[in-house]
Amino acid sequence: MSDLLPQQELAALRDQLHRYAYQYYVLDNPTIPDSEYDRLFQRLLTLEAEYPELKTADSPSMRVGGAPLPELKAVEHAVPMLSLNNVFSQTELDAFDVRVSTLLQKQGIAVSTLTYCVEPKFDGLAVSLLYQNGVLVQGATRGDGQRGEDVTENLRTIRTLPLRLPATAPTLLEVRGEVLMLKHDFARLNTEQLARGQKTFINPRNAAAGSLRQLDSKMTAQRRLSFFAYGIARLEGGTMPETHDQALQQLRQWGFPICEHVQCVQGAAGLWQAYQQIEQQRDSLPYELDGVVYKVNDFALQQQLGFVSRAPRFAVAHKFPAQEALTEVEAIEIQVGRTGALTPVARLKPVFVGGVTVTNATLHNEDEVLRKDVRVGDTVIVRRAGDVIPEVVAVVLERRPEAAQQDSARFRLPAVCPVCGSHVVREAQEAIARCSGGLVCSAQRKQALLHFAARRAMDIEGLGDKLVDLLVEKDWVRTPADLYQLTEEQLATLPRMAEKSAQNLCAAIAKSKHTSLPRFLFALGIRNVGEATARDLALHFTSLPALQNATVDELLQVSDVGPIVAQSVCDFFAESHNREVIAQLLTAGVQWPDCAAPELSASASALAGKTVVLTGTLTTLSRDEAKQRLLAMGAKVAGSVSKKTDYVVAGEAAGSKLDKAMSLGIPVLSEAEFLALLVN
Ligand code: D41
Repeated sequence: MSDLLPQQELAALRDQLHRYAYQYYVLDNPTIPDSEYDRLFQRLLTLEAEYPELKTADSPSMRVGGAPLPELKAVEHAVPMLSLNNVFSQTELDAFDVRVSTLLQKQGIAVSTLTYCVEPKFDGLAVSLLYQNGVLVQGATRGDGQRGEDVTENLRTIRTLPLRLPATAPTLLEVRGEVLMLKHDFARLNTEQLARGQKTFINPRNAAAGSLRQLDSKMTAQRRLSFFAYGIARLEGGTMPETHDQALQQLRQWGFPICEHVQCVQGAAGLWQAYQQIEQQRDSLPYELDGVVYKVNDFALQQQLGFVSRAPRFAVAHKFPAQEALTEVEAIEIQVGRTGALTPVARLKPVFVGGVTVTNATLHNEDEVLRKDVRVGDTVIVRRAGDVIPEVVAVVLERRPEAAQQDSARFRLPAVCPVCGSHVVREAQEAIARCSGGLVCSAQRKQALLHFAARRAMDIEGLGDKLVDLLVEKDWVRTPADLYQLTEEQLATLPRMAEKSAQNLCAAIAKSKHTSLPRFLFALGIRNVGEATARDLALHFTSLPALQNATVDELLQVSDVGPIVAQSVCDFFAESHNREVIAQLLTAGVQWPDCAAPELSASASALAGKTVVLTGTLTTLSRDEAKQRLLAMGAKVAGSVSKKTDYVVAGEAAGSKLDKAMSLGIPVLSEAEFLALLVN
């Protein structure tokens, strides 16, 4: 490039960098390595530093931000930025469709079923972008719809927002769209803010707003904002498309990011279906939505319909139930979990949020309460997104009542367990404080029993919350083993327990005696041992005595078992009390088929009694599943190939074990051949 004039080289660099950035950020499809992009970008910066007069408004170097501004200037919108009216129900949606159709009919336009465009409604900030001769010259916030703020410098830092358009674009183009922060960029920002000891943001919308209205665009550049275009406000020197969906297609061709979930539908029924579909996807989308927007697709019809005050008649927002609401903290209580973990929980004045009435919200742990400084009497923002446990996001400090303002009103974790009075301990480096009472603590006992009886553990049907409370309070049940000593007569004396229910419960308890080793291990409630780990341990050790006597080193041999889990398992079995309870359970008749011994039915199969080695990647089932199936058929599964190996199952990219099998002349099964043996 050295024989080019600086302005020619700069123009070429700008072209290349725009193209690559579009491929990378908008299409998610990079065509050159990052290092090459960085090299070109550095060259651009060097040249621009050398020839500042050659720097242009559309230079990709604008993405890093410029000098801070003294203030944000006001911008008059040539075309006002309208607001949207809302509907909140299917009835209101139907009314919108009827209103639109009737209005058009009155104007002599025959419409049977209207075509609408449905798009997600981003929970961000509306902005307007002005392009002259294909170059972004001004960007503004919505403000009051008539006047907004000039945030051009900040908008230029958004990677997906085009700084210049292809030569085919009109000479003047004003685009409307939404600036937002993706959920994962928001989470990352808050993690960083926390690490720097700076204030965290309440939600992605606030983070986006704070970032866009910065005076220092270098700050905005670090904040990873996103942009989606949803409309054209002005167009000169080109042809305006005829429908909204065509306009979006056109914008996409000019390089603007357009939401992929836009669809055209017919009539009110189509709108309702699209609404439900997008609402279902809501939690799995990378951005936050607060509803969907319905727009009459045909621009000519839009024009006919016009506006009422500041909102169009041709469009409406259908809001989702809010995921955040304000309410008051009536108390902060401490819940004691199965492992003694103390969780502060805010008892709230009932509030409808995320589609349900919420009365409690988790405060996670002591540090979280102190960081958010939640106090009894505070007005707080509660959030319930999807099926996630409701949480307190932040306190509205301005509304803190006087009584809560004293320093003494600050939350303090009790020094003793509120249930059993044992000392509370919090190990260094741990966020979680625990009750040291163990099974002396009735709260831990209750939780341990509920866990033991859970569907995926011992599966004792009918042993729920209330019953466990009673059994523990009456001191009939201290450990899971005591469950197997309960009698029908005894149970029938409990309040609200009919004879039949007592029978059913006894039967369910008796039935649970026949279980499997993985379920049993999971049911024990060993710290850090979930369902998957319990299964891995069972498959590896194949018997309870083998596992009980395993050392940390032996435990570390199990796939997916690390030092923390290994230590938890060791600690659990080292506790004499735990061994005692296990012995009692076995005496009571809890049993399972031996994992290592072949089932009678399987012994006839081709693999029974054979030693099999699995290698490479299997595609139809996981390595563990394959192993489990083999064990169930009475095969032994070994980790390495030797003369004693009967078969090697080779998945994709099998390596040295396959080589060794070949050299020893051991039969090798493909995945398909292996599957055939499994099903026969
Ligand atoms: O996603 C959005 N937040 C969104 C906002 C959208 N998809 N479409 C919109 N369309 C309009 C009209 C129909 C008036 C052009 C809007 C908005 N307006 C809007 N955003 C903020 C105020 C109005």
